[in-house]
Amino acid sequence: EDDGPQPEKHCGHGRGGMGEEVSRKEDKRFITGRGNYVDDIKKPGMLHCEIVRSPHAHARVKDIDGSRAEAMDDVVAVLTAEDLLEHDLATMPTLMDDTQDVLVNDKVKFQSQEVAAVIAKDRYAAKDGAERVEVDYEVLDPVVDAADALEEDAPLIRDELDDQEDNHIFDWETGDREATEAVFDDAAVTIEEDMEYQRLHPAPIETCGAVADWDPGMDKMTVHMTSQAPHAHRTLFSQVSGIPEHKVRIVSPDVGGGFGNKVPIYPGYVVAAAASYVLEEPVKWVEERSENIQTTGFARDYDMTGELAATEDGEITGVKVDVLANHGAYNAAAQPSKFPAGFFNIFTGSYDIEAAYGSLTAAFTNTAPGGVAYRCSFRVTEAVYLIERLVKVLADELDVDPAEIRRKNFIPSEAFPYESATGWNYDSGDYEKALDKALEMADYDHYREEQQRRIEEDADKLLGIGISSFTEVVGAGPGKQCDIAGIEMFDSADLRVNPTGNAVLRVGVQTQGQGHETTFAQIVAEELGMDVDSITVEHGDTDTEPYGLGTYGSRSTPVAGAAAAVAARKVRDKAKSIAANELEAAEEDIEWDRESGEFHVAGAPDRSITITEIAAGAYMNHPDSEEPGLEATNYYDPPEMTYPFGSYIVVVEVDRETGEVDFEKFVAVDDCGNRINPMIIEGQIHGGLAQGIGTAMMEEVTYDDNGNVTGGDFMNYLLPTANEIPNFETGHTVTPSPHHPIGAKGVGESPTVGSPPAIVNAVTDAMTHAGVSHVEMPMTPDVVWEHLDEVGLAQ
Ligand code: PCD
Repeated sequence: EDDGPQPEKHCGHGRGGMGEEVSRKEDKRFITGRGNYVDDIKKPGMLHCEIVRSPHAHARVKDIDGSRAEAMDDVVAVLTAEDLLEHDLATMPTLMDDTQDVLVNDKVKFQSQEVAAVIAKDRYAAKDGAERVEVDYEVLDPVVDAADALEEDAPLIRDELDDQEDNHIFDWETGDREATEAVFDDAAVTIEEDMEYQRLHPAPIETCGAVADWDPGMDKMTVHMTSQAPHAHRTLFSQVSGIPEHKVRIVSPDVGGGFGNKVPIYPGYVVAAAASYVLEEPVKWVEERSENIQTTGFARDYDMTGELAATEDGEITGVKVDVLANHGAYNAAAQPSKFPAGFFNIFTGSYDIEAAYGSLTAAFTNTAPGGVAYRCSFRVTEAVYLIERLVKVLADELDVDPAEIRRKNFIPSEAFPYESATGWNYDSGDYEKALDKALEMADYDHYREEQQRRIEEDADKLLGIGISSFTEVVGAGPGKQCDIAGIEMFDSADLRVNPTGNAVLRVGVQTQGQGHETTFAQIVAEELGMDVDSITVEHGDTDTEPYGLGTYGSRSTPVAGAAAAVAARKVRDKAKSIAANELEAAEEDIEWDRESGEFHVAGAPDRSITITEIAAGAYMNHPDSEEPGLEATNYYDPPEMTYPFGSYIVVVEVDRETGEVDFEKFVAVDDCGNRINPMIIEGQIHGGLAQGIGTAMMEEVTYDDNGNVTGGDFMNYLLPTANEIPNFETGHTVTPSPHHPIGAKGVGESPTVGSPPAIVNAVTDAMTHAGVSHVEMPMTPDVVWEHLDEVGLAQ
């Protein structure tokens, strides 16, 4: 009866519904210093936890002596694996069903791993105590590189596992090998490129932490923690501790950035909870920066070899990829259970490719565990990088314009819904439109001419133009495909309208900064004709919110956003019956008008009633046919993922003397279907592009041969600042998702996913004429200069 809003049609009816640039409700508390982050939480009698970490990457723990720490006045306890064993808490399951030590029992497997914990009356005493814990290590040879780890003589990292004879974790494959080989055999042209997606860290400004509070009077454990998935974490906490789920309360208060880092459970959370249980006092644990980078979930670390097969005139017929994945010391990647390589198999990208095949091997190394989805729907970032780099290499090989080769191979807009060679069902897209818009915004032809002119004039600064026309897959996900630890990846919303006409919406997801308290209220405002200011969005508390799977993989809009719209429509349906009662008309004759937000009698627009009047009726004069009250709940199992896309164009200047790269122009055209809040979307794009620049130009977690983390703090892990960020020019097209109730797709991750290949394509493009086909990330000046030097362009 109602297909929901159509593209851009409902902007600006003035109540803060779809498409309006409503100011962020949460910003009042953030910019006035009234946010409530985990480290702001203080409880009477609260103790502090500091973790003793291993300086070695691979070592047997022979003895731990905590007596000097315990003798200190303000130190309350020193905990080791032995203490945790007593309560059956010495190990915890990872999201990929591996078993990780909470505190090291026997052997350290990566530098800075958790060995013991000191609980003290204040943070300083805890830190002093930790320095006095003496650990006797027998140092073993480490292996940090995935290829080395798979050599026959490599040290065995997981010797506690009975069936583990080497460092191999799993093999995975996708697509049709034979069909792909056949296409490659027949191909007129093939290209191949090795490329590494270096190890990154999400590095949110707020590190991870928890305040655990065991209440022996209520037999209840309350944990305030930096969690992107409070309900899933409650279920896991309950399973690990044996405390029944209804006696565990997880609260995720304000979160200072998550970016996938706060999806897994880390030992620190469990230690804080165990300490609170044993000591019967609240216990706070908050990481320092280097602890966060060195021990919590890293991202990427894929070593890829990609190949394309094509006809002479550039029609891509096949894609092949082989990956070596470094998973660190435990298999603690954050992926849906059935996808060990996440959504990497979407590597056919935006192109209509006949045959595809991918294989991957994952290895343990003596490095921190991870493989989290850092601003990325699982492994889609690696997949997009692969295909967008390969397309550029093919364009150069055939000497055709990279924009033209994309246009030639795009899945045509009339082919949607489209099934890819690796089995993904794309909902909608118009790739050419987005590319054309980006080309125009970027003044592409002008820069191509300018590039040529500089080559001819042997200019000091070369110009490079890079394109990325990416497709994302977000909104995990349909229960039949996606689960985490067995729980289907639906999400939920619960909407209650009060007698005075305002409402509370409770959702299963929460915000880590991206503005749900505003945008989810906009969805309800749109669907009920209420004013956005009269809707409060609550999230992040498992005692009050309906069950949901959490915020990551740009899933909130596609899944919980859909649940909010459906819950609001259920309320609207009931509202009709109340309206009929109030207006003394038959229910079938009641119509809802999206523009005015009012209900009226068909053919008599004057006989109308607002949702506020209906709310009063629901509590004060409810019809006999209905229960009193006005509320609805929806658990939404999405029928499919959504597929946002875009085209980014980057123009860089490369200095032949220093290897420095300057951004001349940075254009980002995104399509996320119907847009809830264009201002928030623009902010999302800016933030994600900044992270893409960090990825392409600066960031990497590095290790030396002894397993020391050499890129484990902000002196060495370089985040971009305002200095490194150019002016972004953003644009959009609107191709609604046909299956989403409000036609929206996710958008938060698109810029981080789409921009690194555009940037690398641009820098490479500046040197293509001299024969450079690839530059590895991060493209620091020395890396770029080496390439310039190799092909005789350096000055
Ligand atoms: N939107 C709109 N419209 C549309 C879409 C969307 O408006 N169409 C908006 C919403 O509402 C939100 C945003 O936008 O607010 C986003 O969304 P999405 O895409 O759906 O997503 P979500 O789920 O919500 O979120 C998540 C994301 C992610 S994932 C990440 S990384 C990042 C992003 O988000 N993170 C962050 N963003 C952000 N921001 C901030 N501030 N902070 C943070 O932390 Mo992962 O997986 O986790 O890695």
